[in-house]
Amino acid sequence: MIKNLLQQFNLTDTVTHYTIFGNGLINRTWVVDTVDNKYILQRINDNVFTNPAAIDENINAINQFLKCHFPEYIFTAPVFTSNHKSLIHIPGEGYFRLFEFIPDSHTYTVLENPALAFEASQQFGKFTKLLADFDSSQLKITLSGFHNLSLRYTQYTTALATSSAARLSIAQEAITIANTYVHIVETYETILANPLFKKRVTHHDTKISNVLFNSHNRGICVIDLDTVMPGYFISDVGDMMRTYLSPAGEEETDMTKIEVREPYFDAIVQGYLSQMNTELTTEEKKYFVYAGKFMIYMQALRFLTDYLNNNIYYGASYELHNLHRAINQLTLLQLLTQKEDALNKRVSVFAAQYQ
Ligand code: GN1
Ligand code: MG
Repeated sequence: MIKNLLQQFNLTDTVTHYTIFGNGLINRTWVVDTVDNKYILQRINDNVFTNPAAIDENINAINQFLKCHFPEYIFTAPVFTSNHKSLIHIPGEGYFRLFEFIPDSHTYTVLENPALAFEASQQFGKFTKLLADFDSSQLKITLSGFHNLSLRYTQYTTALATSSAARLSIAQEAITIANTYVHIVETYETILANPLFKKRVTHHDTKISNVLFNSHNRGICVIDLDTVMPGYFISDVGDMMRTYLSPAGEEETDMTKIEVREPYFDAIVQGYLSQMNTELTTEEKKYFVYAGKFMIYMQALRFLTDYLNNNIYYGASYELHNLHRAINQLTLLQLLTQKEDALNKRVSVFAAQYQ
């Protein structure tokens, strides 16, 4: 099947090797070696992304804008087939696209030091900043309600009302804790009504493996644009906090290993402000720590909801997997909340430095 697919890019004769690549929960990715080049092949999960054409249109629209206004920016645009298509549908197999592998680039699945966090945050800030004059309302919505915390909360309360007694009982403690953070949803609703919060081109999946680094560990660009949509900066900064602050990630089941590391917090804020300081409003800059709480709470609710709904969305390698992931995120949320005042003070100092 892969060979048949690559034929459409006139690559079959020269493919030497291909292998599964990366560790995303949603799409499936392969790295393909040919005699003279290297590619990334990806199948879009169309149970999740029900309109793959929307992803394809977004990435091509952004590519055109960047090529025209910032030609020196390295951007991973999809390769076109001999029929001028960048998205291929194979009935029964799914939707596929191919990217050129950027030479001498590498990614991290584990964040090794704050300097990498700074580089990553700078790249996500740069991406939004370069696209400041691109009309974000032009982008197609690839996942409706993706970072809508009110919707995620409603999905959670629906799951509470429909889940089995057995699951509700097993998850009781996590549910009790999750319910104490509902104020994070209320704050989100004030943001929606606040004209000082701007909608910009937002990546919505800022984990470290979505940044390419060069051999000197400087950031090159961001990748995985499937969830690029109009959004608020709290999505991108918040998901960096969710995934960079703790040395133990969302899969960790020993909750004592979860921590909020201040040097990583500083790196995220400084990296982002190095690009976005003049774009963000003074009001928005008050919400850096909130951004972390917003994304961590949303992910906790999504994992907990999935556990209550019999693990229908995220994969689960054992029955309690999504419950453990939810408890992990609630633990991180508690630790971040404890440091909130101290961290907010650091943001004000950094914002003043970048004036
Ligand atoms: C999913 O597939 P992956 O790992 O890039 C999810 C994110 C979650 C993440 C949690 C489309 O991302 O929102 O934060 O899992 N993406 C989608 O690991 O639901
Ligand atoms: Mg992703």
